[in-house]
Amino acid sequence: MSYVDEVYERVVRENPSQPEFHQAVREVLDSLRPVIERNEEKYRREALLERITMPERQLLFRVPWVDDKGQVQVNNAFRVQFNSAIGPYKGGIRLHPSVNLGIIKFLGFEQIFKNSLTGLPIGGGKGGSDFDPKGKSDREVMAFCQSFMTELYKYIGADVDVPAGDIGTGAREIGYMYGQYKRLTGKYEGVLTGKGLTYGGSLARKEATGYGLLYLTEEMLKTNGIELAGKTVVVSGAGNVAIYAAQKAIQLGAKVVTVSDSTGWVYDPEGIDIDLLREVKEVRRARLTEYASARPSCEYHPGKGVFTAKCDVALPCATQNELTLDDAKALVANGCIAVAEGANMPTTQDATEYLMANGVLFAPGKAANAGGVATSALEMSQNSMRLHWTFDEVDEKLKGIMVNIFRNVDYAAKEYGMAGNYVAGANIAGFLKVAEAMMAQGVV
Ligand code: NDP
Ligand code: 2IT
Repeated sequence: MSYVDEVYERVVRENPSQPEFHQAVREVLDSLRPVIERNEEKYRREALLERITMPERQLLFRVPWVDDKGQVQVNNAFRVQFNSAIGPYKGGIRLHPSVNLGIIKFLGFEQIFKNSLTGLPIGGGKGGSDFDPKGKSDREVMAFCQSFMTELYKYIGADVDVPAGDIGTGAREIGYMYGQYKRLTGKYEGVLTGKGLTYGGSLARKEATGYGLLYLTEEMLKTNGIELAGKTVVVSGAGNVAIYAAQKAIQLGAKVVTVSDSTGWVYDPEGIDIDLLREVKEVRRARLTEYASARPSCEYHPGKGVFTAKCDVALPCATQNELTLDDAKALVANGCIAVAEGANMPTTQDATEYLMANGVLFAPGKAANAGGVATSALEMSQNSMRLHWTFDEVDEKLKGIMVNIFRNVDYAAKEYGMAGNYVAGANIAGFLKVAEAMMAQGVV
C-alpha cells in the first residue's frame, strides 16, 4: 500500500466519527501524491505524514455560564493546536451548535496549509464551541465568552497561539474575550485578532477575507484571459465573508445577484444592496426575510438552492459542504466559469471533481480565503510594533499577498504536471514549506 493510503487509513482508524476531518485529510493527501512519490523514503523515515495529520495538542473543556433566567448552561469547547512548525498557532474560533472535535480538527488541518500559503510566520490552529450566539442577549454572550476565556487563557498568548473570529464569532465576541484575557493575565498584548479599532484591531481586517477572495478570483480570471468586470456573481452566506466579498465584487464591476443564510436565499436581479444587507445582518442581526421585504426587486426562496441562480462566477461563503454535486451540475448547466471558495471546504469532493472536469476554474478555500488570516498576521505585526497602518496600506499588502498566493499555487500546479489544478497547487505549495520546517527542526 502506498504511504499516502497507509496514513489516510490510520487517520480514519484513529479518528472515528470525524467525517469532515477525514475529508480534509483525504483531499490534501491525494494531491500530495506526486510530491510524496519523489521523497517517499525520506518522508516515511521521518513519519512526516503521520505527524502532520496529528495535532500537536488538543484541548477539550467545558464552559459553564448563567443565562438570563438564572439557569446554568454548559457547553463543550475545543482548541486544537495543530502545527507550530512555521509560527505560533493561528486560527479562528467557531461558535455554532454544529461544532464538535472533528469539525475543529478539519478546520485546524486546513489552516496549516492556508497559513503557510500566506508567506507569513503563522502555524495552524482552530477552536470553538457548540454555543449558539443566535437569539442570546449581549449579557449571555458576554457570560459565555468570559467563561470560555477563563479556561482558554492558560494555553494562548501573543507568541503562543492567537485565536480570531470565524462563524458566530465577530467583533462583539472578540471584544468580550479580549477583555477577560486582559483581566486574567494583566497583559495588554495581541493575543486575539479581529479586535475593535479602539483597542488594537487592524483597519481592513473585517473586510479582509471577502476582499482577498475577490483579489485572488480576479487574478485567477486574468491569468486565464477573462475579466471579472461585467460578470454575474452568486454569493452564498450573508455573514462577514459574504458581505465583503459581495462589496468588493461590486466595486470591481461585477453584479452580485444573491446572498443566503441558513433559512433561505435572496435573488436580487438588480444587484444586492450592500448597505441594506449590512444594516440587516451587522446591525439588526436579523434574517434575510427582512432584506427581502425592504427590496421590492428581489425574490426570497426559503431553504437551499442559491447555486441554481444563473451566474458566471460562484463564491460559496457560508459553511462546509454547502455546494453539492447537484449544485455543481446546475452551475455548469448555467454556464458558470469559475468557483472560488470564501468558506472553508464549502464544496463537496464530488462537486469539486465535477466542476474541474467540466472546465470550471476552481480556487480552493485554503488559497482563496487566506486574506483573513493574512490580515490577522498583519494585525499581529502592528501590535508588536505598537503602531497602526492606514486602511490603504493594509489593503495594498493584502492585495499583494493574494496575488502572490495565486502565482505560487499556479506555479506549483505546473511544476508537478497539473497545470490549472489549483487544488493540487495550493496543497503542494502550502505543504512544502511546512514539511521543510518540520524536518529542519528534528523530531518534535
Ligand atoms: P458568519 O458567522 O459571519 O456568517 C456565516 C454565514 O453562513 C451566515 O450567513 C450563516 O447563516 C451561514 N451559515 C453558517 N452555518 C450555516 C449552515 N450550517 N448552513 C447554512 N448556512 C450557514 O461567519 P463568516 O462569514 O466569518 O464565515 C463563513 C465561512 O468563511 C466559514 O466557513 C468560515 O470558516 C470561513 N472563513 C472565515 C474567515 C473570517 O475571517 N471570518 C476567514 C476564512 C474563512 P445564519 O446566520 O443563518 O446561520
Ligand atoms: O478560517 C480562517 O482562516 C479564519 N477564520 C480566520 C483566522 C484568523 O486567525 O484570522
